[in-house]
Amino acid sequence: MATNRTFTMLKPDSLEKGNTGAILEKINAAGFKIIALKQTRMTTSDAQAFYEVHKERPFFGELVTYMTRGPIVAAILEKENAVEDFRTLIGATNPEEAAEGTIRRSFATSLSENAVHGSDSDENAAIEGGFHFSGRDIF
Ligand code: 3AN
Repeated sequence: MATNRTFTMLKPDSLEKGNTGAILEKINAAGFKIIALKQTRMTTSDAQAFYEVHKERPFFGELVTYMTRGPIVAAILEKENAVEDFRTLIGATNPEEAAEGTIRRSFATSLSENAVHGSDSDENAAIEGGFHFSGRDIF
């Protein structure tokens, strides 16, 4: 059964370009409630652990370098059907394939620097949210 929470990160390229406010506004406008929020920076070991599932992929090193090169904004979002609806809102992994009006279409640079993360399952949303937040940070 679908839960009502997902996890997102605004990635370093979004913060470098000053897009934090604009992206959070789109998230709000789409009906997601922000129940946890922080600006933080991942260490290399954080990023390696977070993206463990991709460790055999050829882009893993590039992904870890990108995700650690500057601060990110991490958030837990609440909405009915959150995981699926948020994946729709952000659009395809490759911004060139992302639908018009999606966050990646509007703000991403490339396949590797694609502005935002969105959990791909309820199980991963819980794991990823727990990676960045403790229960007392969630309201
Ligand atoms: P998504 O973020 O849409 O779930 P994943 O989980 O397949 O996509 O990939 C995680 C991250 O790895 C992407 N957000 C992107 O930054 C990076 N990535 C994915 N595929 C590639 C690729 N072919 N080349 C470079 N980076 C990639």
